[in-house]
Amino acid sequence: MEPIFAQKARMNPLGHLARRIAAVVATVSTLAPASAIAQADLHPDVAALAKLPVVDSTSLRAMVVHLAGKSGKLLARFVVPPRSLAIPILANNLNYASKLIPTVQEITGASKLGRFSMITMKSFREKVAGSVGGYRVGFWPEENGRLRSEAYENPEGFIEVTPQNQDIRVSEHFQLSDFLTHDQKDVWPKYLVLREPLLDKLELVIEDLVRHGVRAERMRVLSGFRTPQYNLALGDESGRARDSRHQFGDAADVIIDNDDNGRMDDLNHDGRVNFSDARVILAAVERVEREYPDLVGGVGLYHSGGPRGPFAHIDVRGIRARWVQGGTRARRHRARSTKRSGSVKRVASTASSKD
Ligand SMILES: [Ca+2]
Ligand SMILES: [Ca+2]
Repeated sequence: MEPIFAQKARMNPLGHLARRIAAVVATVSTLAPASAIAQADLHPDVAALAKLPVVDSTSLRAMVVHLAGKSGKLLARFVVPPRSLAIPILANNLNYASKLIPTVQEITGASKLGRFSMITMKSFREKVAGSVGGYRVGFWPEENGRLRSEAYENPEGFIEVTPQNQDIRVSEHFQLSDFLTHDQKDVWPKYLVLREPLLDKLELVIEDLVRHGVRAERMRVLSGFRTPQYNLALGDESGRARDSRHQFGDAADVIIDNDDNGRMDDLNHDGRVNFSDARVILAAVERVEREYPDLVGGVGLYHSGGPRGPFAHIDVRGIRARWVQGGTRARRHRARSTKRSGSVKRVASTASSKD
């Protein structure tokens, strides 16, 4: 009667969540008639379970709330197809077509902010050579025999993004298309690696900025996921490290752009858009990481004289990293701030630590 989960131990916390939900459901299911008992391969596990009538159970409701993350603002969860998942008794209650992978399934009642989607990914193992379907992605560091730590293992799967589903909201302020690699414009479907902790962190940063009196209705993602192929093409000299977190779906280069002109806003109201405005974002990340240590990661501040202006890289690599890049002005600023406030405590000295 026990559900059998044979997924990688490193799988996102949904593995545990699903197990807990299944335990709740299993408890309820002991009351059902024996004739209803059936074996079935089901996925996505949580999506199916959350749609069951037992959603009224207090425990299960708490689980569904948990889906919204620490920020409470997630509107999607990404799961890999389980290799083997057998849940007794539930088969008759499901209308989910288990062969349909990848897929997007709504979980009713999981969020007050809008439609909540459970997105089943295409497994990483479906990548053939350097492509998923007709979309070229290249090779991850682990595939090239370079594995720095567990955080740099190959992703577990890809979100299939189509012209029809690209607008699906994945959290209050973001949608799938915000994180797509900026290449192969005419190739569909595209494939995306995106991790929920990044969305959670970005939402918490927005919330923190607002709490501290900074207008932050719109955070624009300049660059989210970057396929290894795209990342490689950009080259190290442009600041893109070969082990860039952008390849793992938990990094984003962002600006606050309330006026929607594609350029960082004057966040500190000094009449200029410059590096100091990027530092406003850094301050918010510092506060968020103090409150949520498991969302710790990298922050890079980029001084850019280009059309975008300055921007901030934010990631959830699991260890603290800080760096500053771009322009002598930025470097002078870094030196000053390190000496004075110590707020930029560690500046990466090698390209591999950045991004
Ligand atoms: Ca702007
Ligand atoms: Ca300013």
